[in-house]
Amino acid sequence: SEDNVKQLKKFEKELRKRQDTQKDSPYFGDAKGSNLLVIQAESLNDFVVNLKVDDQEITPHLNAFIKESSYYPNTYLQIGRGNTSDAEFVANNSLYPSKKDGAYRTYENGVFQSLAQILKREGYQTSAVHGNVADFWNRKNAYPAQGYDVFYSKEHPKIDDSSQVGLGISDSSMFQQMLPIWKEQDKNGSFYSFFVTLSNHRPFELPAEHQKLKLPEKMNNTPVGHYLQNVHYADVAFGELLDGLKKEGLYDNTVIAFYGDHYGLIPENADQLKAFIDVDFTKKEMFNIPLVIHRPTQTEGEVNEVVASQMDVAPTLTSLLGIEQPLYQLGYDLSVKKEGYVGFRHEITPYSFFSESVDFEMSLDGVFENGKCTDAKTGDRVDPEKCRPYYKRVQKEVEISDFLLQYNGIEQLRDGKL
Ligand code: GP9
Repeated sequence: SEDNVKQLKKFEKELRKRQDTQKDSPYFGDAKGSNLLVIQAESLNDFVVNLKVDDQEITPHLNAFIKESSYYPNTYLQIGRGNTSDAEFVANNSLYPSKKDGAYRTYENGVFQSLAQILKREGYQTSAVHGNVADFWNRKNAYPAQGYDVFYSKEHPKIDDSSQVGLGISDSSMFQQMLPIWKEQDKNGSFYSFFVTLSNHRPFELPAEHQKLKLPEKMNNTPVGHYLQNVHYADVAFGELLDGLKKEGLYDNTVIAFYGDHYGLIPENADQLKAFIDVDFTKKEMFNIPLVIHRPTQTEGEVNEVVASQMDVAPTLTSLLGIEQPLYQLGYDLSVKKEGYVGFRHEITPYSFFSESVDFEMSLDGVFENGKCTDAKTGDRVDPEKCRPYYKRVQKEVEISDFLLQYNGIEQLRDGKL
């Protein structure tokens, strides 16, 4: 409607500010021309990072990778009903997911400004990798518009699907199969590959031979025990990948981004998480995922505490590659994001958010004043007015994201029709 278009134009000023902040980034263009490998880690929560149980690190390889990368410990998921597929969509497009159903189902076709589309224009070879059937979450139909030239699924002729663990081909096998493909692509220019892991999937019950942690007796055959074993198994595969990239000479010319797609355990496991590993599994902890980005020039680790979102992944990465953020991406380049926040597009409690200072949960009646505004550090109830500015911004963002997606706004903007 005309109203929507007006809103969109009004918001352009705010979006331009986001674009402009990129230019202050000390890392803008730092990795120009490098390959990009993005690994979306299935069911990975942040609380496992640097966690030790009986002196064993749960994620030793991720922990080591963090020591030579930028780590964003306050990153939160933004999925809707499309779980894994929404995380993919949000991180690659820097827009909110759809209100109902998965983003790949609702927005299968159309014009997108996804990472793969942007990088294709820069001459990159693009691919997506996922060790299950190609039409899971409607990926097969949605990926072409997302810009992936090739989709290495279980059905791709180059992929050997004999090593199955849990929901699909083991991460370890997929990583090893992709290394020679990436090596070949590297010879022909730069590549962007988006890899969706799978081995750490609910119900997390790995075959005994893959359970390598020696956990205390009480954790055996419990959801928490299973989860830790499975996270550890997936971490070993990630370690093998890093070794492989180093051996193939790809580690030094590839930006590597790694983040969790969504929570693994669920609220009913909260008591056990507290009792076994002293984790308070609040909603905030449940939504907290790790995000780690490694630049080829980077030798030292850096921890950036800014409140980050999955929507920030794309602009942060294009910035490193020296590519200006498209106007209609709603995230921020994290190296310059200030007053961090993450907005949610829940169907039932939309416009809720976490921020540096206050958190907000929309009430079920959808009335702002009835929502819960709390201090971000203490969790104590505070005056809702403290939440209003962020709330308004998130509301605007969600409306604009919906409008762009529902009316193929990016195509219209491109064609000068708006
Ligand atoms: C299945 C995989 C997991 O294709 O992506 O999806 P999830 O069940 O986590 O949404």
